[in-house]
Amino acid sequence: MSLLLSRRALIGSLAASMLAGCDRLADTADVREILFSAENFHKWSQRALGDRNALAPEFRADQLSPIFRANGTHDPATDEYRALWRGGFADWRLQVDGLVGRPLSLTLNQLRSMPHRTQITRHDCVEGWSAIGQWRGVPLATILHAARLSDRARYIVFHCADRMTATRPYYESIDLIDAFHPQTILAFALNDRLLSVPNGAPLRLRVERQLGYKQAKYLMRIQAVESLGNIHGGKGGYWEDVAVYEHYAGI
Ligand SMILES: Nc1nc2c(c(=O)[nH]1)N[C@H]1C(S)=C(S)[C@@H](COP(=O)(O)O)O[C@H]1N2
Ligand SMILES: [Mo]
Repeated sequence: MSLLLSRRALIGSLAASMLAGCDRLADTADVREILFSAENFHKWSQRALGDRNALAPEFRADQLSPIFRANGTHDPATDEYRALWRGGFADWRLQVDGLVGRPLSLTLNQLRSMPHRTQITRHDCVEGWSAIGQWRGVPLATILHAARLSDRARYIVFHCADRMTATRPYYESIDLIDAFHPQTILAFALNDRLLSVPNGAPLRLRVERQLGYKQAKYLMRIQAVESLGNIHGGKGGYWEDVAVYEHYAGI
């Protein structure tokens, strides 16, 4: 939380210096009031930094849902996925590529030996159900640092093993605020057990400030991009492309 407080303090002083600069540049009171009023700047900065960086609520172990139901794909069932599953995912690799200085190809064991985060959070599906589960995984930030994310990158795209139709795989994407959020992890365990196939084995995204459909299961590849326009339907995710779901699905 101290990070948040110091960021707020920083934004406060930025606002003050912008207001001072504004006095010199545009002296009319109405311009100053409309564009740079301390109140509006405060609202804007809260929205841009404060709200987006706030933590999602975490719960106690006695609040866990007895079962964490599966939704969407319960088994990708492609020949490729079936072969990976039969081999205990020993041959599975997470590709990390796109706008990175050092593309990575990570095994499940490599991911499991990296520093973890464990969090008990509530999953909210737009279809009207929720479940509380304990997730364990590697912070996405750790992976992006290891891959030397380019400063041109604006979004992280998650490519999944399952196909929704013959031509459309499941995929999702998030911006860099969510990508570097401390609760954004690549999870390999749910409720102290390795992920089951229905819940996204061997690896899924948990981006806890977002709705259920952003929590991409069956991860195969992470791609850093400048724009989402050239990725599949161009709206940042399977559901965003085919339906009216928002790209930013904050809760
Ligand atoms: N690859 C993939 N990820 C997915 C989906 C899917 O069908 N395929 N469904 C999404 C939806 S709508 C929800 S609510 C959650 C469900 O996660 P669960 O099956 O672990 O409950 O996964 C999300 N991620
Ligand atoms: Mo969902």
